[in-house]
Amino acid sequence: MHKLRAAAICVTVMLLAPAGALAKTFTVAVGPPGKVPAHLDLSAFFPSALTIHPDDSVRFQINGFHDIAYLPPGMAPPPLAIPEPGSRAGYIRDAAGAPFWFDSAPKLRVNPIVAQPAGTGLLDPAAYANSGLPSRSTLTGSYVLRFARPSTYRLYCLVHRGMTIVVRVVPRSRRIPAPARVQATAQAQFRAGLHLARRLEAFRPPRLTVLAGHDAGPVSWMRFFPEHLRIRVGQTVTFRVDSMMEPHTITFGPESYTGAIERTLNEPQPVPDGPPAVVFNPLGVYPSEPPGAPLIYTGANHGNGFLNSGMLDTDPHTPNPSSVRIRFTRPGTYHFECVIHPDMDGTVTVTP
Ligand SMILES: [Cu+2]
Repeated sequence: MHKLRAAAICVTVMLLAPAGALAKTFTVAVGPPGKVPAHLDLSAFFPSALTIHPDDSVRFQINGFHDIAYLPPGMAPPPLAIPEPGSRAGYIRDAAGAPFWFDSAPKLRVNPIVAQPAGTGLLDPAAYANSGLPSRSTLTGSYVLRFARPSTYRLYCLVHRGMTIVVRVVPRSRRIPAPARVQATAQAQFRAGLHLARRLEAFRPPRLTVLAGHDAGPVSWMRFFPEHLRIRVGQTVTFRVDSMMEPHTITFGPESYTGAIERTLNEPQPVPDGPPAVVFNPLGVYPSEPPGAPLIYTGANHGNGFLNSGMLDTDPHTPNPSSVRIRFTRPGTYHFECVIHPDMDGTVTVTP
């Protein structure tokens, strides 16, 4: 009896030991693997391609508002923001006491399929897996995924369209770069991203145009180009989002008012029998004026100078426009900001 059990243990150890001894862990940065200048983000996996052996693991080090998801064949990337069924944005009054047009529109929330973790930590090619989103306060986290079967796997960040990594799992008989070599590749990719960012930052937009971001590849500038614009009274300015990955808003109004919207942009709200729902502040994500209405800025809109484009992006899968045109009819210097990204601010000075 004892002999039998000992033999069984011995066989088990022999089956597991070789894989266990050889299995390696590779580190991938999700977001920049080092310090970046103010107002810059690099939305990419570093490295963006990786070759590993069966039973190797990848440790994803999250740095920013990212997740890591595997979509089984046939599954489309789920959207980040979805309407909350049966909800109403409702009963928000502006500074003059009037309701906003979106009173009866549904609240928008962060899609729980994107926000919540899914899967076991061992990649199943037939099943959805997700790290879940990092906490909004730290924006860091780590996620370890083990790959058992040789194949080519593409993983996505569901927040940033186009942000993907390809993991090739090849048989043990094939040689692959060691983890240290992979880190060197990641750093080279990082330096190339910083270099591209510097080139993009030198950009000057056309007349009477403000770009929110000026982006390419993994580079996302979280600033306006230009940050300060001077125009004549009666002129119209085009505010345009240039990013493939980042939505922005153009939000005019006193900083105390727009800052409060930014701080409460996505707030967890309790849900009975479930994790909290992350609901977007309608004042931030909806345009302040009904869709299609001309935007005319007087400095006194809605009683306190509030005028919001709502979410602007270039994603064809969202209903959001990518630009707005605003006509300025009164002299003054007006502050605006993006309520999604901290410290993304600008001014328009209107001269007589
Ligand atoms: Cu922004």
